[in-house]
Amino acid sequence: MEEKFHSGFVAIVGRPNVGKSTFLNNVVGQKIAIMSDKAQTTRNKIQGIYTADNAQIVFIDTPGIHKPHSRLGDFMVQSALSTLNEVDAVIFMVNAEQKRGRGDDFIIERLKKVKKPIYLVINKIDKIHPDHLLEVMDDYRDTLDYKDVFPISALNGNNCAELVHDLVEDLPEGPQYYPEDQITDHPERFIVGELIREKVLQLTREEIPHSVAVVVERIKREDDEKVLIQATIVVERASQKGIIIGKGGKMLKEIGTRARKEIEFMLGDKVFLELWVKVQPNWKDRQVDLKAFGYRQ
Ligand code: GDP
Ligand code: MG
Ligand code: K
Repeated sequence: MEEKFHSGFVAIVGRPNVGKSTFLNNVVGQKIAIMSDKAQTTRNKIQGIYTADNAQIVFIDTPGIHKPHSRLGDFMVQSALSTLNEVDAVIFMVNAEQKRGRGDDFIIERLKKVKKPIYLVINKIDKIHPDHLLEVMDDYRDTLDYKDVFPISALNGNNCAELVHDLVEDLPEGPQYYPEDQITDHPERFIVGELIREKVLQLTREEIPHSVAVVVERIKREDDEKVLIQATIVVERASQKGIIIGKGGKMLKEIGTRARKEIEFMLGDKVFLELWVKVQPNWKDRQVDLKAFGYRQ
């Protein structure tokens, strides 16, 4: 008899630096080295996809709930809340080294309105004495009606597989939403490219705008919260390359700074943006180039 396939969406919430990204890297493995695409709306992003023979978990980030200082303010919080009521389970991650603080309480207050199973995940247990773990558990015990409590170390992987195993057990039967070997990074790649192109358009004049394409070569998550993005601005003539680079590289620097800020806001992470400029005569007429630059027919 064939084994049933379980799948679903799991949101991860928690204060900055509790180890959410580290956990995802551990669970999803190398795959997350590629940035994932966005979920249904621009407010949520897929952080990583775990796929096994019998299950798939799509981990999503809900920025509004743990970034109360967001520009979008209340709206984001409201959106985050509705997202949390749409996922199959929520991981609330805390840092075993820290006492419960205002940031945690902010999240707890909001999670009270969420009617999905909530897992309390106490991370960084490698940093504390085992006796201390009980205190941390006590600190949180009555804050919410947790489905389960998992002390883990996202860094060395301690207890992470067990957590994933339990999540899978609790997920409903469902389809494999994404191919097992593919994290669809195209939408995010496309938006990153468009943001860079937009800055070029804003900062240049005359024939440049029509001659520019942007190819995002690489989006790579570094450790911690940093994302490395490498992109090439393609133009048709050497003179255009000169304009885009500018005197002493000034123009390219300005394009990069402006694009980086917006990409950072979109991804909710620090971005290290490397830009190159390349001359590719008549790229607009060449079928093969059009494809490479994302303008598929
Ligand atoms: P996020 O902001 O919640 O995504 O947190 P990150 O995953 O970026 O982690 C923040 C910092 O905590 C990084 O320096 C990680 O290396 C570190 N960290 C994460 N998990 C653990 C852990 O289990 N043990 C230890 N010792 N450090 C960890
Ligand atoms: Mg992170
Ligand atoms: K971080």
